[in-house]
Amino acid sequence: MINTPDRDKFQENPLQTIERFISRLVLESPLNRLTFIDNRPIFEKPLIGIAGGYDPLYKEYKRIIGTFHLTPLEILEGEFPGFSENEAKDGICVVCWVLPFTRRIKKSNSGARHWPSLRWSHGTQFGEKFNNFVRQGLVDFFRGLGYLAVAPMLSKQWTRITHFPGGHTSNWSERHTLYAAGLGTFSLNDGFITECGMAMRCGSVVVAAKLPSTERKYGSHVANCLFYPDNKCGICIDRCPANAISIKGHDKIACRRYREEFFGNVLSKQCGVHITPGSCGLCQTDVPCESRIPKADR
Ligand code: B12
Ligand code: SF4
Ligand code: SF4
Repeated sequence: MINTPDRDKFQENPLQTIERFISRLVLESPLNRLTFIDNRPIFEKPLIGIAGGYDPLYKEYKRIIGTFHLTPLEILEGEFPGFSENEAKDGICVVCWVLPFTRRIKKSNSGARHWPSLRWSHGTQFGEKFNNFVRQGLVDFFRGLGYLAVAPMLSKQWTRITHFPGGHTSNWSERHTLYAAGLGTFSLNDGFITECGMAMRCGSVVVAAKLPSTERKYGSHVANCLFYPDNKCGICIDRCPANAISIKGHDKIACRRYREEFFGNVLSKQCGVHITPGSCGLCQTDVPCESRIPKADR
């Protein structure tokens, strides 16, 4: 059990306090363990960022993604009837985190060629359960401090839009809010490249509090990918067993179909416990952006 600090103490250094809170969950929670394999951890130390809730990017996302994509204010209004912009005059923000997979999990998937390794599949399935635990933990943490807070992915408001040109999308994209918080950028294969690479899972919580935003230091939404601007790399194209990546980008429909029609059922049985494997994630491992920003090498 992690105690909530008092509000003044929290305000002295919010970023560090949140970082410590999530790091402790990573270290201590039995949910961050591959229980059905060997009880080793799933995720390592997190990265944390904070986006301003009124960042103009969120309005841009209605154009880039679709009008259905919610802004942080709309999330709060939908969750707390009666919540108005006036009540949010003190500010709103979005606290975001990145949970990098352990080296062992990444290594196991690096050796895979046709479908994900068992360790990666367990890591994805049970890792998302842990990620939900972090989401709920942070919501409770902020509510304990007296702030309204909601994790969009745990809210009834969240929906996956399955019939959308170009493939699945949703009304709250975790990675777009991570981008707003300066935690990284997108890439040729659609994956999000952070300082600890692309092989990760991530999350966010919208909070009715004014907290200092973290810097967005990237020049474009694909700045961390070696493919831009001069077509260097493209290693993920060859890693993809579904031919879902090309110099034109990521074909989400082919990516998903490959899992559904080719390996989903087989792997589900091999896993030994009930698992619905996600897309293979081979493009996230054994690539230069797996565990870092490859451009830092240049
Ligand atoms: C639906 C979904 C899928 C779909 C579609 C993915 C997609 N690209 O949207 C499918 C089934 C294909 C999929 C596959 C995978 N997924 Co998935 N998925 C989701 C889910 C539930 C919603 C995604 C969403 O809303 N997308 C919104 C659309 C608009 O995003 P997009 O099309 O990629 O956005 C592009 C444009 O917006 C464009 N863009 C154009 N102009 C501009 C301008 C600006 C300023 C910006 C910022 C962007 C931008 O940039 C983007 C990239 O090209 C999220 C969870 C969540 N709520 O976020 C997880 C999530 C994206 N998935 C994740 C993972 C790990 C995977 C897999 C590796 C499978 C796995 N379980 O291991 C594969 C990876 C496939 C790949 N190459 O990306 C992680 C992301 C990890 C990462 N490093 O990026 C997420 C965030 C889950 C999590 N909580 O961690 N997934
Ligand atoms: S493997 Fe290369 S081209 Fe593909 S996303 Fe990573 S850096 Fe970009
Ligand atoms: S998740 Fe697998 S199928 Fe989808 S783009 Fe990446 S490598 Fe290809």
